[in-house]
Amino acid sequence: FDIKPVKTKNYEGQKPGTSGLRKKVTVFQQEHYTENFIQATLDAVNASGFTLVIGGDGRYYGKEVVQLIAKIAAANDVKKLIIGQNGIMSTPAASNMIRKRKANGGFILTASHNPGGPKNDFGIKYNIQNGGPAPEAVTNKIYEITTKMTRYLIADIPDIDLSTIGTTTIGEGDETFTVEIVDPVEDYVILMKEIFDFDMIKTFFSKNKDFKVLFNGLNGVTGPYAKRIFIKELGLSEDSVMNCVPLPDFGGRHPDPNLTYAKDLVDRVRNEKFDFGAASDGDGDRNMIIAKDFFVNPSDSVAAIAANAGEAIPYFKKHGVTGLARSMPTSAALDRVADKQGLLHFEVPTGWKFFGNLMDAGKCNICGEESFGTGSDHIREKDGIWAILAWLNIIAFRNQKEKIGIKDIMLKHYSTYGRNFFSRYDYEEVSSDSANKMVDRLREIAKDGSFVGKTFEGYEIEKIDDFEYKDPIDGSVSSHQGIRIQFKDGSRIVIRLSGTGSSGATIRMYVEKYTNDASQFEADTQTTIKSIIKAAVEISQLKEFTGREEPTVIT
Ligand code: VG1
Ligand code: CO
Repeated sequence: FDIKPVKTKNYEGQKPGTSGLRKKVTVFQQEHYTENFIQATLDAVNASGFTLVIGGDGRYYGKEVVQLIAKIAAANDVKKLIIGQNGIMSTPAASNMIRKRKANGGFILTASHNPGGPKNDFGIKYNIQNGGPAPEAVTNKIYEITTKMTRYLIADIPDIDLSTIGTTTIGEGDETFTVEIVDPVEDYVILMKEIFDFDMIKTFFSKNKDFKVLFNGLNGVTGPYAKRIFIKELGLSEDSVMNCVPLPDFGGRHPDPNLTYAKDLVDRVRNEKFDFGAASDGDGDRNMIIAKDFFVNPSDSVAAIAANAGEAIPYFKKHGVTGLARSMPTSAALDRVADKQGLLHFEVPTGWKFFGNLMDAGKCNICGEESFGTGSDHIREKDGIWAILAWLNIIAFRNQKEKIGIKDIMLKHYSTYGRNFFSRYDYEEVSSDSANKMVDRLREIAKDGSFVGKTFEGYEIEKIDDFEYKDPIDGSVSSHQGIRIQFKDGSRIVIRLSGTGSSGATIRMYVEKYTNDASQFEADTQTTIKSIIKAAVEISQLKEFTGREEPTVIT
């Protein structure tokens, strides 16, 4: 086939953030913009001879970009693409596919939990051979190349039929290019069946018909996975799932599983008294777990899964658990489990890419982020359906001996480990300038130590720093990962700027307070942390810098 060089010009700002390049669809639609980024990525990883997986959450503009990747990949001597049917494959399923098929890497076309549609967001993320998001060394290289673009290569091949499963080879001799369209669900289901005790969960459901389950796909990519697993494999009724058809604009909603954006689930779970409610995000890597009488904070969720996994989940019974890891702003609930069980534990910067090396080195098996991300070393992405199945497996296991639900499991957990109250306040679409100024000032304070010993709302500051991470495996250093304000009593504030937004800045303020006083375990989180939030607003001078009185979202 013919390969044609196309002259192009540089675009500013093609710097992948916490999780890939995310911009408005209209930005990606600019002439050569998307082509540049694809070419830069292929150059950065030296993709000649590669087999690549293409996944995506089904959002608007995804199919067009699959066609562009195919043409540019063919022109750059990529040998094979493995593509989810109709361009759809969840982030965790794509991670699994890369590993299972021993591909060299893959593109995932998603902006995750950001809204979709012609006026909203699109995203491109590159994952490496271990199935995980490209580390900073790679994303920095991609960015550097985008600043020096002169041309990209494109092959003159027909559009790929994304709807039909099967393999097609184009070209002859040394110049062949093969495209395989695969069922995006099948291999993922096989993996889940290897990890969890499906028979035990199924038996639990059939013996406890009164145990009511509701899953909300938020019109994202997990719909087909959820229907197959919860209904077909585990025998739940059809009405146990809602919003399970992937839509290019997610039905106009924000596909983010939290108390704000999954309110329809939260209301139904509380009003109709579901024992188990769950949701996942646009690309299927996040999860929320909630019951009629209890909301499981994500920082607690990973801790509870870790505490129970070795006993209840076949995969961990077999492989054992060596270490746990969490992102820095995530509460220390997981550390307490590691301490008590004598496991390694790690604190990494925000973003799943930082867990990959630890998992590859066998140092971490279960990890999580406060942002509704939970996962394990079965793949190299966080995994929404996995987390939901982990909870169901633990519940089924515990119920062999006693009738026990989500709330009982969490209260038992607190009585063993104590409770880390945790909440995150997001201030979205703040002007970048004022957000940066606010953080710069905090960095100064962290450096000069002038706030140490000062008291705000009764909390005395013990330490302030700007988190820097040195990867224990490859020694790479990531600086400026967030301001940490540690108080004498163990409470903590973290302030950082989001790296996934597509316009303006989002300030994230995370607060945490620990108690081992059993009379407080069922206290309301917002009441418990109220004065620390006040202290955080005072210390950061958030109102003065941004003019904001209230956060946009509280999780
Ligand atoms: C956010 C979360 C982070 C998560 C990232 C990607 O990043 O805080 O924990 O890993 O989103 O999640 P930031 O930089 O905006 O805080 V996903 O499901 O959007 O790929
Ligand atoms: Co996501």
